[in-house]
Amino acid sequence: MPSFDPLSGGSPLVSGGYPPPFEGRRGLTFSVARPDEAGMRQLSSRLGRFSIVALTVLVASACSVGGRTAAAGHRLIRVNERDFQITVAPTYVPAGDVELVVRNQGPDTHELIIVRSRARLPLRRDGLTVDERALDAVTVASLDGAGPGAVRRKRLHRAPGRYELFCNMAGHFMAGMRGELVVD
Ligand SMILES: [Cu+2]
Repeated sequence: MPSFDPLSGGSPLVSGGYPPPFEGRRGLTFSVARPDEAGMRQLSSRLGRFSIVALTVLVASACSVGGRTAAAGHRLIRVNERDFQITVAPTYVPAGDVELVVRNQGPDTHELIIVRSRARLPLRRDGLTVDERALDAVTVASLDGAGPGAVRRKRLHRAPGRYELFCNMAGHFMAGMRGELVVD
């Protein structure tokens, strides 16, 4: 063991007084570390089980909410807008009546336009905004700009297909304000 530490060869202090306590400390470290590691493994597996249980509960409650909404005649789709993204939940719904709840989380004003999505939405000459006129035939809803904190509801009857939701305030679409909804 002394050869392990290059310093221990020359120094009388290290070779004389320190090696025994050093080994002792190493022994102590090992004997303490093992139960700790085992405890950590146990704890993390417990946490793992807990998060699986929590996830199951979340999924179960989300399903029951969806079930109640479907029973009421239309499905709720939550659309959250913020600088600069759009989140849609759920992103997949069966065909039929849906109600969009569009929440602007700010800090900017945002609008929402929903079109049957294409591979790529056409841009205006400015290169920053979507050419809405070119999308007239496939536009299913259009909500004007609303300020931060605004919550708007929109009922729609959706046919199967892929839909793209976007904000067309200058630059917002290009900055990432787009979302997708699949109706099957
Ligand atoms: Cu926007």
